[in-house]
Amino acid sequence: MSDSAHEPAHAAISDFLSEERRFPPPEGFAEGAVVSDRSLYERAEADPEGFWAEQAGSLEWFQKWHTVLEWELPNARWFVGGTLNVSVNCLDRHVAAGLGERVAYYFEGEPGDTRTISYAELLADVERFANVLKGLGVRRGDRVAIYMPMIPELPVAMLACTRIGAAHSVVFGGFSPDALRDRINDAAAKVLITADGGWRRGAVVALKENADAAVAGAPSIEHVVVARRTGDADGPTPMTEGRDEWWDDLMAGADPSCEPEQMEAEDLLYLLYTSGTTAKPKGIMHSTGGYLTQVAFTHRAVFDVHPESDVYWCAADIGWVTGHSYIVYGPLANGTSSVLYEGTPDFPDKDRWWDIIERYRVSILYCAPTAIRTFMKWGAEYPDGHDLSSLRVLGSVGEPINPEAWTWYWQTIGGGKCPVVDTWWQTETGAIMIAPLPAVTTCKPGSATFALPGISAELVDDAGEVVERGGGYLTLTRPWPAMLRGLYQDPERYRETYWSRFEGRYFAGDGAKLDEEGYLWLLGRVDDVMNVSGHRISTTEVESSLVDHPSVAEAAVVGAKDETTGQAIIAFVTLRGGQEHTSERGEDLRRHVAKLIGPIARPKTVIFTDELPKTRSGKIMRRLLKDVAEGRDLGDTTTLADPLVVEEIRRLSSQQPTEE
Ligand code: 7RM
Repeated sequence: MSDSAHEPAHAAISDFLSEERRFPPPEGFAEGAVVSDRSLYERAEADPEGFWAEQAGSLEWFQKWHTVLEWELPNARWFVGGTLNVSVNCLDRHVAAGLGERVAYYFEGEPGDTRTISYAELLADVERFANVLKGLGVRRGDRVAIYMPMIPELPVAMLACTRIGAAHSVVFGGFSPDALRDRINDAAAKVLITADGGWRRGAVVALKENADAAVAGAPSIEHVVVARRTGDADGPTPMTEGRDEWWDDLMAGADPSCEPEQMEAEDLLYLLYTSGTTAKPKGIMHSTGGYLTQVAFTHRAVFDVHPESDVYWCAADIGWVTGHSYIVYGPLANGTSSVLYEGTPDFPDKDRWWDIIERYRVSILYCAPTAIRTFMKWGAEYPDGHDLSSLRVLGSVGEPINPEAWTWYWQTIGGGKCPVVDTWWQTETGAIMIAPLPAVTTCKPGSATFALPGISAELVDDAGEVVERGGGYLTLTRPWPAMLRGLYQDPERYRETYWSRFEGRYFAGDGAKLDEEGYLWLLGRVDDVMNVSGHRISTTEVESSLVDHPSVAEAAVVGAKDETTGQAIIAFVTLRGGQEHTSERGEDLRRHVAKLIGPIARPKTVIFTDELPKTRSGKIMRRLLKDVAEGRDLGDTTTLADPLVVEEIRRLSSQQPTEE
């Protein structure tokens, strides 16, 4: 990625910054903050291993480690010789410290049912369910598959696995039977934990039927445990005699206490499958001691968590890594009270989120830019009328957040008084890597700012030379405690995918840019970079300049094959409520991009659509839009949240005159 490639886009960001849009931590915010001290960066830089050892020291260990790090690229071993148990760190030690009555989860079901679960209750459930698993033949080192809706039984199942030293593999409840089957088979899981169904926009998702279809092709499964959620709302649940058991029946007969296994720091904690460039999903392996150390530290530091008073809500799904690290392990390790919400933001009404924040007095909100842009699209009616004054810190994750959405989040949701932390990380990194510290870092809207203490990120060019200013490939130069330990049963693919492109470096697959002051700006996956007449233009920056226009709620940009320019920029745009899809509007938007970035970035075509195709975790599927723009058959659409959206876009784009 050459510097000149980014010149036009770079100018856009400088323009933006020249408006002096900088956001220092609000006055008085640092008072009593968990991390209020810049010296953390310096201490960590001077002695990264010492820094991480200090963080590991805030966990409870049966046996202390003798070596902080053994590093033989690409294999890291952290806290070697140390033994611990994750459920003990997330539960027992808080109860032992007298915090058993503290709320672990405020559960809010989609239909409006609620349950409050204290740390003592969560521990009791986890111990019982750990015994259930043992009774079903699960042993230390085995794998357990979990396919559940966002109900309290899901973290219970995960924590019960950690108690007995089994690795879990959570498969997102929106995945198909085939996707579930492939993941079970890759891990050779012994037991599958699921539910009769899940609620989604008032309808039942037939989880058990999907599970049955998957298990029909998954010979390793000996037992299926079924939690009750939707009951007979959707007809009776099929149960296979001798294989399937109801959660409640097993719990009723289980021993209430379960000794925790003393696990090695490097033992496998869980597998989480993520799609790569090939059809076969990658089984990302996470460890026990290093992973828990970094998720606990980052959760505390990045969100400035005060567990005794905060109500924290990460609105992701536990089926993704964000939920693993920042709904389950990080918050529980820190003794935090969290909201656990089963449903979507628009059910039964478009103010569901703001209602939840108001009722639970949520003080920390962590969500994805796609949610924020959706709210912007819904317009000024929401969140009007709700008291959001309890909010203190706002987080963003999953995609680059454009400056417009950042500013709207800061102003409209945070009332201009909450630091916004944009957090860059990956399933593979396990924990947040690049983010501001809310009591310390002056933010620039749209920038994830700097690598966290203990983390070293650098940009490099095509030749692997370090880039000090401008665009490059994002790499990590040192091992970190929560890093993936490999791809399940595929060490070669692990080395090849992450550690071979640039010598001695982990290559994240993202492009980024460093501005004059050393702030990092994420530009999306490098495969999202367009090439128009030899100019490399980032989809993110064109999208960002489109969303900068007051009429635009959300935009997705792709480079489609073009005979003259190599690629042509096609923009799919969702307008804010009340705006009309006219060709003048399209012209206006093309002009706006040309003004902000330069004529080279002017979209050839603007296609208006009410929705964009997104994965179920909220990432825009640009590949599908590219297929549409190039008139190709759509490839794999299994991860789409709503397949009808692409059909609609296909219809719209076939009607669209191409503007020259
Ligand atoms: C946590 C998560 C990882 C990919 C990553 C990026 C993109 C995530 C940000 C971001 C810009 C961010 N894990 N990404 N966070 N891009 N700014 N703050 O999303 O494995 O599902 O995805 O997501 O491209 O490589 S993930």
